[in-house]
Amino acid sequence: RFGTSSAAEEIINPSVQVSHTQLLINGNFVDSASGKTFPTLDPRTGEVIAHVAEGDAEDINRAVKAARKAFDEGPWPKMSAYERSRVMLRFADLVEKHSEELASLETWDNGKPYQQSKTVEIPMFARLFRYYAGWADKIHGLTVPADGNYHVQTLHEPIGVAGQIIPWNFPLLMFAWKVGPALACGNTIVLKTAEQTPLTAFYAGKLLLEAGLPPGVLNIVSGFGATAGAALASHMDVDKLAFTGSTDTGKVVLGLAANSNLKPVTLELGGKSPFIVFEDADIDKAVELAHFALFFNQGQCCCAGSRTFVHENVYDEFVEKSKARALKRVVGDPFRKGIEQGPQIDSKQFEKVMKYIRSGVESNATLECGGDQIGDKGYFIQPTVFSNVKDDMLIAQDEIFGPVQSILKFSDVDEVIKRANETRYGLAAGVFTKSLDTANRVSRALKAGTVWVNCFDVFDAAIPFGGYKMSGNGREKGIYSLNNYLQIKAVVTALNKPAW
Ligand code: TXE
Repeated sequence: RFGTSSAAEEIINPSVQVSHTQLLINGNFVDSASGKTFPTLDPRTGEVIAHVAEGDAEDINRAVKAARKAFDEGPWPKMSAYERSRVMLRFADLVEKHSEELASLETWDNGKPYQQSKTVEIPMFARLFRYYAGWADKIHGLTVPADGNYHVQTLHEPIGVAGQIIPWNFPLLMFAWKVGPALACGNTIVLKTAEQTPLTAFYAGKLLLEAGLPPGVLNIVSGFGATAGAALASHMDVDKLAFTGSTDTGKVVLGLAANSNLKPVTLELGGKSPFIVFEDADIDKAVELAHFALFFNQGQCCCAGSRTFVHENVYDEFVEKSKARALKRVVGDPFRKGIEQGPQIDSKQFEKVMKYIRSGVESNATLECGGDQIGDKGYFIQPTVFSNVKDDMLIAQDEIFGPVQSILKFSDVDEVIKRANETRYGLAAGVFTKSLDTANRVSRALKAGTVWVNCFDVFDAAIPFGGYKMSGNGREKGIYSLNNYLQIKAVVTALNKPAW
């Protein structure tokens, strides 16, 4: 029996209407060229929330044309950086004003707990836009001390039309990670949302227009990957592509970009992040954070701590406590108060997670708790814990993307470093120890884009995020993300006479 709480009985009952279901092209909400729509579903029930315009290659063409015109003719890239930053700041204020509607739509479309949407993700969304608004008027080049009689400067120019393809696990935050820096640098954008979660991006697009974003600067196309997504990745007039999603699709879009106009591509892909608990760690805290690292957002995080390595001397205690914590996890309707876990996003992801649970059982990992669907409606899965997991089991190698914790045993530091790095991924890692030496040694040895020491999932707007190996390339958030959206031009001017 999984956790319940009396507070979880209380329904938050936010009222929100789906007001925007059409594509946003050139400042107008319009039907798709084909007139086709597709349903977006409520993960609690599998029922239709709304029918949304189904964009395809022709709509991507229309959107790219609008973005091109807005880039070439302005005003956005030519506007003062201060004015651009003010539009973004006004947008962040509007997001806060409409936080209930945005949070409700996000939960309805995605299934994540409403309290998480409202108190974590919407504030973070606004924060990211304020952070990048702050950069808009601080992007500048260098004067370069080159040999010879030349004045050399670098100009940091916007790259042009940015194509952005985002997934469904954090629809608004992925929007902010991509749209925020691209706007700050003066680019125009065509954003392709995930087919599972198209709703909040449209709402945010409407608020950006209200904040004063000129038409054509941000165009939003809802639709499927193989049609709209592929058309965007292979478009000859798109100057840059940013993608977040699976490693397999990342390879596809990289190929499409290479085979069209060689647009630069940043990729944020899957992960199988180690969470390493040393013998000297505060075990209760490590149990709680390992639980959070895996189960947060229904386990649907690219950086989920999905291989929990625990030192042999504290292993049994850790497993016992992790099981007890998972059994207490409150699962249910994400619109209820006190709910920690909602449904998985859709039937495809649900089936994928269940397949991995079966694989864990078949490969003789010990199923400590969970393993089943909850109820018979929607996509709820019991918080599941496996112990005695071995490195060569599928559940220790593949990205499950669901509420399934795998606990592995280790004996010493060198061994765990080696095993933690023996994966095709390299997105994130957690290290739990009281020893500064161990923390420093292990964080330097791990091949991962982020190492959290005695914490996990700390996502400040200023902290860069991205992967080693097949977890992708490039960094998002922080100052590093600006580079993805800038062209560097060297201007070399001959001087008549040496200055001195
Ligand atoms: O991903 P896809 P899916 C992982 C996670 C999950 C698995 C599959 O393991 O179980 O991927 O999820 C668009 N050209 N992650 O199928 O296909 C698609 O429309 C261009 C990790 O949802 O990668 C959507 O907008 N675009 C991840 C986006 O790519 C294409 C988050 C992601 O979809 C396309 C999500 C194509 N040919 C899933 N095919 C993370 N890194 O956080 C699809 N798309």
